[in-house]
Amino acid sequence: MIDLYYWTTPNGHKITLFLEETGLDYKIIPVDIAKGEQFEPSFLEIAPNNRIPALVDHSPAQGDEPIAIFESGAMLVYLAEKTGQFLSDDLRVRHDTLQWLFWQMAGLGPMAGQNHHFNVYAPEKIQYAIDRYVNETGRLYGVLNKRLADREFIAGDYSIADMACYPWVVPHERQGQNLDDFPHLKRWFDAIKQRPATVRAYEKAKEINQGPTITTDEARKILFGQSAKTVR
Ligand SMILES: N[C@@H](CCC(=O)N[C@@H](CS)C(=O)NCC(=O)O)C(=O)O
Repeated sequence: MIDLYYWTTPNGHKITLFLEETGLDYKIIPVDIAKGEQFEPSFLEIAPNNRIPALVDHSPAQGDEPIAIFESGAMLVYLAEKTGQFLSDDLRVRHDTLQWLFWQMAGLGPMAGQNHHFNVYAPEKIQYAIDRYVNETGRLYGVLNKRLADREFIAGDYSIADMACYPWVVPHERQGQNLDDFPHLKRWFDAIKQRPATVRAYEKAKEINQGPTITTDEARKILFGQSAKTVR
């Protein structure tokens, strides 16, 4: 049994996409980040960066002690190795998958995240910041679109690289992107959207939380008022 510490955000969805594909036995432990539940000491022990997602695997492949993992990219690699699925054993395909996974973790995720921040949440609309992140998100969409021009999925068969990228393309409208400008990306997006596991993963999210996460000043303070003092 895997405990998944989760909230209904793109990084959370990456892991439910994987778990729903494989049918691994898991339990969702909601961590409402708008209420500050990511600062609970028991959660910080598992995820010292006070961010979801995180997991605890109670029956790891080695040893009797449960294993805890945070960072969605590390979690996807862990789960792929545990199950032998969605990360090829072939050296070239494996590292192709990993480089695109790292690309998502270091590029698409953080840039689209800043895009959401300045485009949607920031109390002041700073045009320079909005343009910077909308343009950079567009550039990254362009890179992915080009990559998908001559292949069905990002690296070999459907993999953890696709699962990492897909949830960050779901909010394309709020990122100021039009999928019609990226036809190969759009074809890939529509194909993943229709996978039964994807449908189940997003249905699960609705059972936990239906509305947007950040709706109150209190939530904004919790999420956007963090500094070094927060971790002391
Ligand atoms: N690089 C991390 C990012 C995780 C992340 O930013 N999680 C957000 C939700 S998508 C969060 O938990 N935010 C809580 C907070 O900012 O306190 C990962 O991929 O796991």
